[in-house]
Amino acid sequence: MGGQRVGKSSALAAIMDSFVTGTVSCLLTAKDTTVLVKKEGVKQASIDSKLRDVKQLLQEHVGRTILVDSGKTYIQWDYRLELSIPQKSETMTIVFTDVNGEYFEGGKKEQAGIIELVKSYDVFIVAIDTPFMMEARARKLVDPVVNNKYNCIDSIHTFLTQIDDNDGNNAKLVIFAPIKCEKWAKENQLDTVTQYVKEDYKTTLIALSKYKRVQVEIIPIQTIGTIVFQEHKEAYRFRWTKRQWLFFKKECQASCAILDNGRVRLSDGTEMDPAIGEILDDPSVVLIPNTDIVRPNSWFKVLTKTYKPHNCEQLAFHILDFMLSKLIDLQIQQEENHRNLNAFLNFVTIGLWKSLKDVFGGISLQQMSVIVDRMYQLNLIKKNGEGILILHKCKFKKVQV
Ligand SMILES: Nc1nc2c(ncn2[C@@H]2O[C@H](COP(=O)(O)OP(=O)(O)OP(=O)(O)O)[C@@H](O)[C@H]2O)c(=O)[nH]1
Ligand SMILES: [Mg+2]
Repeated sequence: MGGQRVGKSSALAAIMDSFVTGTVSCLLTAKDTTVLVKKEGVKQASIDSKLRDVKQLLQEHVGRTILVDSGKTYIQWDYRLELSIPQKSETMTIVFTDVNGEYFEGGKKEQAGIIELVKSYDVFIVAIDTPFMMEARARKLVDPVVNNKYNCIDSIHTFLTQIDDNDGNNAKLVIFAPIKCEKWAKENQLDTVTQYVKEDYKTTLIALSKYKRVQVEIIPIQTIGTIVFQEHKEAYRFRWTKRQWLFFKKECQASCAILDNGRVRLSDGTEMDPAIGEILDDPSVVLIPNTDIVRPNSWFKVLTKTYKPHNCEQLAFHILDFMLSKLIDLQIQQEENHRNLNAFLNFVTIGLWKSLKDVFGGISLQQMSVIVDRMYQLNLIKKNGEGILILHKCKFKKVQV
């Protein structure tokens, strides 16, 4: 979940990539098995191509201050990641659904559909745009109203309070993931980021704490690692009016910012004299129609050419760990159901067990337990530090399966 442009697709690409190439590849082999499709005339972009775009962006803009605004999602896409244990044939598939931010803005026809999905899902990741959240405190170009709207805080509340944990029988996991955290990671400020998440989502966190079994975590992540937030600037468009090149396009425009020295900075980081064109308002930044509430643009400095995501894999590890505990707990309850055939049967957990027991595909609970234990032994699963906080932990029955 998350507003437009906060970084959902990039986080998904980084999570999938961390499985394919990252530290866990010695325990679980991963393969992107997405079958790319075409919908409404649009071709689905592969995760590989998304990563290539980010890497190219780094190569071409190192040292510059730019607008990172590529790869918008317009249509809902599914991505498939197949996991297997090295030298074993059993596999499991995780299906990730990537949606566009407009989906979560509320008041739309999709609302009923999302609520339906929320009731059926086990795990929720709320992607938070950290620059907007942090800058809302300074109340210059971003204030709490802008941040609330940009990060869809109210609609996320509406959706998350529809979670159904079936009176504690059906445990759920909610992870708040502040994204674009490079600046605050470098300044050792990730605990402040986490603190602000607690403040901004206070009402939602209180509502979630009332559930019997909803686990709540905060995990700040960096999906690129080497692009650091620099500043917010009012959003404008620059239109060339003087002929610059031999092949001059009729409508030649770019997003831009007006700098303190009067020059204009274009989205790719080049600076120029505004006299060669005109500066126009950017209508796409109106946050609330028919008001003057607009969002500024976030400008980022590209530090180096290296793509260095950080802690993205933690989202996947925490989900795996949670789902394993949930399943073992359910399995224990099934065994209890079988042992006490004449006693009270918990039909909710019987149904859940039936629907979830194959969540790990061909990989057995025992095999998955061995893998997760090994992850703990190798200190791959981080439970604190770097702003990571487990706010509310579900208690599960845990046995050696
Ligand atoms: N610096 C920095 N930039 C990021 C990070 N994650 C994403 N971005 C950039 O932010 C922009 C938006 O990211 P997306 O992943 O496309 O955002 P989205 O939430 O999928 O947006 P919609 O598809 O419009 O809903 C892209 O240009 C990314 O390169 C991050 O962790 N750090
Ligand atoms: Mg997207």
